[in-house]
Amino acid sequence: MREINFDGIVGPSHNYAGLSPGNLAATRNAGLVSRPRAAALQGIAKMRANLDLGVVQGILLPHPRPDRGWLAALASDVEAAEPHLLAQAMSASAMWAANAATVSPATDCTDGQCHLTVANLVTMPHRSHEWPATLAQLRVAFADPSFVVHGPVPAPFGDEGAANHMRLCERHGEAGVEVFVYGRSGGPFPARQHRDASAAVARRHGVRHALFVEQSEAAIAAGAFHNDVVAVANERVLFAHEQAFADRDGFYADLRAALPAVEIVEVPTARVSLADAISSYLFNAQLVTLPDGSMSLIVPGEARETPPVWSWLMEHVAGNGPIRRVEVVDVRESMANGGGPACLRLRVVADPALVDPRFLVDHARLDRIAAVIEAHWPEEIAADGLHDPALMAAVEAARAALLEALGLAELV
Ligand code: SUG
Repeated sequence: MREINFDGIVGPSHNYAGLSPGNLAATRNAGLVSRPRAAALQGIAKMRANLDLGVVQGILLPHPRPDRGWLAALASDVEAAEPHLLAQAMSASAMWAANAATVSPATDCTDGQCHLTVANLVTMPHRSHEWPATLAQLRVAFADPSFVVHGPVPAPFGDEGAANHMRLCERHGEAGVEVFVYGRSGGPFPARQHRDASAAVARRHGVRHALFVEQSEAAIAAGAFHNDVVAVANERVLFAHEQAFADRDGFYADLRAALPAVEIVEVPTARVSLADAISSYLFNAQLVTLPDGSMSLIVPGEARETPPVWSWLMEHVAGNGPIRRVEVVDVRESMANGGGPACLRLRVVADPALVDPRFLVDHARLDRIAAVIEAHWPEEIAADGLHDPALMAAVEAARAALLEALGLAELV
């Protein structure tokens, strides 16, 4: 059993349409010119860095964009679509694979199988039509009978997948406690994960040990539209901001009771404000176990550029804390839409030999993907240029070329 990180490949329609209220980066950067090719290559570089750390790396693929079927269901032609609907149909938001599904490894589930539930993402229109194409991929990647792939929890119970789910255990491959974080209220912003959705996922997976924890209103109101913007867990370590949870003391006590070995690394507000934590994406980091058993934190460049954040990190690494190394990656194009290193990946603890190998990558396979990106991904997209038929055709051709190169043309 290994932890596999499946990164969403940044799609050729990556753009800044400002579609996610409550996601401050996305709304602030609405209208900017995006750089899909550079964005996708930043993602490839991140995967290469992870491979070099000894992480097992997988991929999830861009979805068909524009989503013609979805527009047709809204009785709209692509050519005549209203701008807000076209932007929703063109979004490359499937790149944020942490929102693809919730995953409960076999060791956590009563039936001894690994369960995945595709996220319905119903709170945001541009994300609500992702799940069919995600489900199609999950069914291919995890076709082995040791996996159970579930359809979405029904609307209106919003489910945002692994971005609101943490798993703590002594070692990957051992039984763990699964923490489902939901929101009740977010000040002016929507709480995207409903408690009923979390409970439904835990029940259908047969999770033996689940905790349901409310995200703090202050965190959502400050721009933490997902829990993974203010907390991340890996094996026995929970790394979180002091203001991440509504009832922090109650949650920590329950967690200590469930997993006495837990190490809670909390960053106090007095050292790093919620605002700095959210703009730097300190917690939207990949906390990974290296082959020698130690842990490394993979942070975006913005964390190094935020002095209180960087000085906290350097102090922690110099001290005796569980995070022994910090790696910095450049995912600026994704960050400008509120997606950091952790948003871009879905974690699955399983035997890699049981996953369809077309969804796993090494450097040679990444070379092949990068070549397709270099040849086909648009260099720039202006947010008001999404209506251009030539752009749509280029985006469709780019995805087709990638599927072909990966032997996954069956996904159409
Ligand atoms: O859902 N951004 C995504 C970012 C998702 C980040 N994921 C995690 N935290 N795990 C979102 O808000 C912006 C798209 C736009 O505005 O065009 C967007 O959808």
